[in-house]
Amino acid sequence: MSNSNNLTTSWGAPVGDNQNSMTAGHRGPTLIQDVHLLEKLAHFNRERVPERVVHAKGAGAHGYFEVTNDMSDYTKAKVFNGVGKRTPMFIRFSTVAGELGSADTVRDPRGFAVKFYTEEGNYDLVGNNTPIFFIRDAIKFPDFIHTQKRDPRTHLKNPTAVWDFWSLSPESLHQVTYLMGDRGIPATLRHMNGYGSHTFKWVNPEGEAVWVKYHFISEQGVKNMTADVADKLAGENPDYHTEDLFNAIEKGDFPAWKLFVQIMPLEDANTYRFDPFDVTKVWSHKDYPLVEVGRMVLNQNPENYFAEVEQATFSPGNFVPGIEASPDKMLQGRLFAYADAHRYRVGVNHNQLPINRPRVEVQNYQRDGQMRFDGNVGGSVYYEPNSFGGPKEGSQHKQTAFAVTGQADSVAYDSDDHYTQAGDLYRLMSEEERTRLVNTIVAAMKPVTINEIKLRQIQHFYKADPEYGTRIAEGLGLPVPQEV
Ligand code: HDE
Repeated sequence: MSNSNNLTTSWGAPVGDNQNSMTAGHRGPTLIQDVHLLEKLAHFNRERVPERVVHAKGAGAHGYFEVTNDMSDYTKAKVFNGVGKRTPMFIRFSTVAGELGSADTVRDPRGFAVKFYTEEGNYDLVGNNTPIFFIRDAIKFPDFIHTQKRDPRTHLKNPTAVWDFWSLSPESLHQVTYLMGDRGIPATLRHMNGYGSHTFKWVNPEGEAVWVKYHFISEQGVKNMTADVADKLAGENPDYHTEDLFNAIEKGDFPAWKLFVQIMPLEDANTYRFDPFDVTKVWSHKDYPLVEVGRMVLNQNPENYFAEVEQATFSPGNFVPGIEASPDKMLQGRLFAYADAHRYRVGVNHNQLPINRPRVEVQNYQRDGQMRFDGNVGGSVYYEPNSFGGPKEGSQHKQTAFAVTGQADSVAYDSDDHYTQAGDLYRLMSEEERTRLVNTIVAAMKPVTINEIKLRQIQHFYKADPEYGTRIAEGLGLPVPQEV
């Protein structure tokens, strides 16, 4: 830190006048040689990096994860080994569809993106506050998000597009029911659970693997916000969730979550009644109960929002030894998409930024690229293999081999049962919850301009549960489907 209090340019030269542009004579034209003015205006034009194409509005916090139940029988990942083991982490919560300046209290899933700065590199678990998702193949994601964003002609949200897509993609029914239910608007970011959503593979030191699903259970409990309060807050304080999280941590009311996993033996995937890699489905807790892993505590606010939250980059592909991908087609697509998004949005060297930089030595032969500000590994050997003792791979860190069968082809999942779990969710609800669900869906579908879309969607609700479909049809003043 300089000992003077001189205002300087970005090249460090002291600034003479920050109030008046330099002009030719008292009232003359401004001089191009006022380079301080030029730089100030030019930098200002470039202050924004592209917002995230989804999950643009978010809030972040630092904290730690502590193991409360050793998982080394199932995974060699050091972050989950040894009771008491603490790993620093950073989380970013977010909404999905809205732009950077949109309201926090919209009905929308919430991003729940966790970066563990482990001693084996960063492990990113980039989930949502819902255990499932609307679709189950990455190839449909851009289309789905187009319907969640603004109509290309009116630049307005378009309910007809939203329900047209959902009614033609019945795999969305389970998540639609979840979204339109009470958990669609969390009371705060502290009062919601988080999920990895996908199935992942854990591998122990002996190379034995299991499938897992992650559950972050809020110690604050789950509390939701009614639509009328949410609508009011969206106008009065669109940053309500952001403010609540910041203030809670600022005053030492540190939010915490217990992390659990469901564990499925590898071979069960061949026979389980639902495809365990279909992210529109859950695994019954009766079949695979929650096993406690540890506790995540958020205890420090970012010092600078842009540096730590806007520039944070998470990728489901940031695995560490002992944690690997499953064949879930949504997860597979994400393994490409996130790092690609970061290279575009933040830059090819985004992992060198303080918020993203691993807490371990990064040793590889990647060089150069824009904003390579870490010294570019000096004059060290810059290729591999080499005879100069450069870093080498270790076969013990290879991803575990696994058998594959069948032909290369574009194929759908085997099962089209999109109704059992959506119906189970409906039947789990109390009468009050069902009434709120029905009212929310009816209000959301009313503006749809094409009756055929509404009738098609009502068929799906009806197949999930005849009462569900009947109540929506009656709410919309449309005929109840005949027995389907
Ligand atoms: Fe994302 N998602 N996503 N997503 N997602 C992004 O990455 C994508 C999906 C999630 O706080 C993007 O940096 C594809 C499921 C979170 O920075 C992008 C598919 C789940 C965040 C992207 C999905 C998520 C993102 C946007 C279908 C829950 C915010 C900019 C295969 C399990 C992370 C960016 C943060 C962000 C792609 C579906 C959660 C475009 C292709 C399912 C929490 O890369």
